Order: sequence, then C-alpha cells, then structure tokens
Amino acid sequence: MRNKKQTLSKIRTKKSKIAVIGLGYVGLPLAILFAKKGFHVTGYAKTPKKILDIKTGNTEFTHLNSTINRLLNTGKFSAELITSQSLKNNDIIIICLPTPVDSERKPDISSLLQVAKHLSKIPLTNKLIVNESTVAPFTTEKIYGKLGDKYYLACSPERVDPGVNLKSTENIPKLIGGIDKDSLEVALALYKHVIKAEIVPVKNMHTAEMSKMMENTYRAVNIALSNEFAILADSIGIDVLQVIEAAKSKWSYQAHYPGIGVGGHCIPVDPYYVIELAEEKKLTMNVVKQSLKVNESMPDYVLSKIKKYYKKGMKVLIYGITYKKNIPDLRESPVIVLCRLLEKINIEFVVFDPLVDQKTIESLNFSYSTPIRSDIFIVGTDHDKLIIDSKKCITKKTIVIDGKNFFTNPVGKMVIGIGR
Ligand code: SAJ
Repeated sequence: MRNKKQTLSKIRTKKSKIAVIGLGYVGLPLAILFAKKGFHVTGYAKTPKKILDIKTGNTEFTHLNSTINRLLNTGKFSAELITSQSLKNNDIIIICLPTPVDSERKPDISSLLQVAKHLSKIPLTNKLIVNESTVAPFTTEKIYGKLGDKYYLACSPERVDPGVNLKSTENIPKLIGGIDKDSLEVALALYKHVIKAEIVPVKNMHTAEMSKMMENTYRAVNIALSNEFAILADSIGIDVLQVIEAAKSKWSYQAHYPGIGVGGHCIPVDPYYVIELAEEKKLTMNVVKQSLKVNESMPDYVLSKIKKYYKKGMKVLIYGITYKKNIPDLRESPVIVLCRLLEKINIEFVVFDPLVDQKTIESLNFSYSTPIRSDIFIVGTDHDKLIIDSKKCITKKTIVIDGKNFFTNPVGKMVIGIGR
C-alpha cells in the first residue's frame, strides 16, 4: 500500500533521497538545483568518463563546475555509475535521458528501457518515478507503468534550452502529468521546491508527452515554413528577413528563421516520434513529414548556392559546424550534412569552429584550419566569435555564403544569404 502522507512529508522536509539518471544538459542542472535546495541527490550516468568529469569538477558545463565542487564537498551531491543496487537507496528517481532516432530515423528509447530493467529489480513501494525524457504519448506508462508494487509515476517533459545557463531550468514553466491523482500530487510537491516558473498540472502523462511533441513539432514546422518562404524569396529577389521582421508586427505571427538546416537532438528528432505513433494509427501527418523534408533539404539548397560561385582551386572555409550557436554539440548538425555533400562533389574545404577542437574536426575526416583568408567563406554556425574571426577570413574578394543570415551589412565581394 502506498503511504502518500509519509511520502509527501519526506518531500516537504527534503528528506527524500533523489536519483537523477542522465547527467547531460537536462539532468545535471536539475540535480544541482535539488541539491542546492538541500536534498540528497545522486546523479547516475553510464560512462566512467562522465562520472570522473563530475567528480573532478571538469564537466563541459563550465558555468556549473564551481557549484558542482561545492555540492560534492557538502555531500549533498554525488555521481556514480548506474546499477540496480545503487538506485534502490533513493526515494525519487528522475529520468533525464536522450531519446534519439536511429539512422533510419526510427525512435530509439533503448536508454529508457535499460532504466526500466534496473527499476524492475528493486523494491519500488512508495518511490516516485518521473520521466523527463521526450517520448511519444503512452510511452512512459508502457515502459514504467507496470514495474511491480505500489509506487508513484509521473511525466514532466524537459524543456531546457541547451546553452542557456543553470537559471533556465528553474525559470521554465513545467508540465506535470501523473498516472493517477496521488502521483500528480507527489510530483507537484517535489517540483515546487525547485521550479520558480509556473507549474502546469495536466490531465495525465499522455497529455504531458503529447504537449512536448506538439511544442517541438510546432517549431520544426514553422522553421520549415520560413525555409520554404526563403527559397521563394530568393527566386523573386525579396529579402526574407525584412519580410519576417515586418510580419512580426502582427500579433499572431511568431518569427522563425530560415537557415542552413535544423540540428540538435530535439527539433529535427522529436517529430519522428509522433509520426511513428500516427503511422500505428494509420495516419500520415503530411504537414509534419513535408516540413521535416524541407528542413532536411536545406544543406542541399546551400550547396546549390556554393556551386554557383565555386571554381576549382578556390580556398573554401566553413566557419562553425555545431548545430546551434555557442553550443559545442554536433548532433544532427546540418553543417556536417553540407560538408558530406561538398566531399561527394570533390569541393575541397577546411573547417574551423571555435567550440570544436582540431582533433574532433579531424575525427570527422574534415581538414582543420584556423580562420584564414578565404575565397569562399561559409557561415555554418553563427557563434558569437564569428564577427571577430571573420575579419581574418573575409577580404574584398571573398564570397560569403551566409548559412545563418548573420551578415546584415555588406562584407567581402558579396554575401549570399538564405532568402536574401
Ligand atoms: N533553427 C532554425 N530557425 C529557427 C530556430 C532554430 O533554423 O528559427 C535551427 C537552429 O539553428 C538549430 C535547430 O533549429 O539547428 C534547433 O534550434 P533550437 O533553438 O530549437 O535549439 P534546440 O534544439 O536547443 O531547442 C531547444 C528545444 N528544447 C527542448 O526540446 C527541450 C526547443 O524546444 C526549444 O524551443 C529551444 O531549445 C529554445 O530555443 O528554447
């Protein structure tokens, strides 16, 4: 029998021991937030390197390292490899794991299934399990809903915007759905400790899962709309950025911007989860599918622009290969897709990204270069350092292929944008 009174009291007095599984840009800031509030938090990861980086205060999240060190010293926070045995000492288990797609763009929830295996081996009575990972509706219940004795289960999809610092986690409105009323109540009591923004209880876990799908598919579709308008704008000589800025004066228009493509492991990925669910129900979701095709075609569109100006022997530098500015993340990067297309037609190029070291660039079989004078300068990612670094690359003869529509003033011989 679940003892809700006891569970709520432990949460309210911060006596509950919290496990956060997954210590990436979602799990680590969340673990730190709970530890800073006074909870005993154990972070779990599956790679020894991740654990070592945390224990030595040497994570990729440089703005968190001093806080991590302080919390490690107070004993409020620790990190360890995930095993069933280690998990069982916790009262609350929050799952913050990536849910990518495979090479066939099929959803891959293997990391979540792995956790379900661990949980099935431990007593769960009175524990609270929360899934923050992005999944299609009904997945949380399917994976974590039948693990044995009486426990609480909720779904609260993460909405962290990678690259924004620790503050973002507590300042983002939080959706929470429970498998039942008591689970919702327990999960609300937990998150009230750390979330300063609005906490939005929803009808059930499926509603929470579907909202996350809607949010990110909405973004993918609207970016595709901007990309399609940009291609039209190019063909009729209108500056699409001026069109977008003008459209923003309408209250019902939310601006999205065309570019070299859509990367990261949220926006180009999540819609495939809902497409798979729709297909199970014999539905096609054409708008979503076509939008993903448009976004995935953008590197090709940029290539067509490069081919108009490239002549054999030209020095081509690609500036930035991460999926988004000021983030060292290469997942689903459209710039890497462009690089592969250039390789296919034997256009030689070099790559520089201020956030990606030479070893990583060369591990992708690309030629590395520091910012140097170029005949063609391709903006792949508009990192903050672009403006300074570009001065070392762009001469009066340089043709700039601006994959992020970054340059609004004339530079070099000419700037070829996306829709402008
Ligand atoms: N992009 C465009 N045009 C746009 C916006 C983005 O081409 O108008 C491209 C970006 O260059 C990038 C990709 O799309 O390659 C994704 O961009 P993003 O800003 O959505 O970046 P993400 O993947 O870090 O998105 C995350 C998402 N958060 C979660 O899924 C939890 C997304 O839902 C958020 O909207 C986004 O952060 C944010 O900005 O908050």
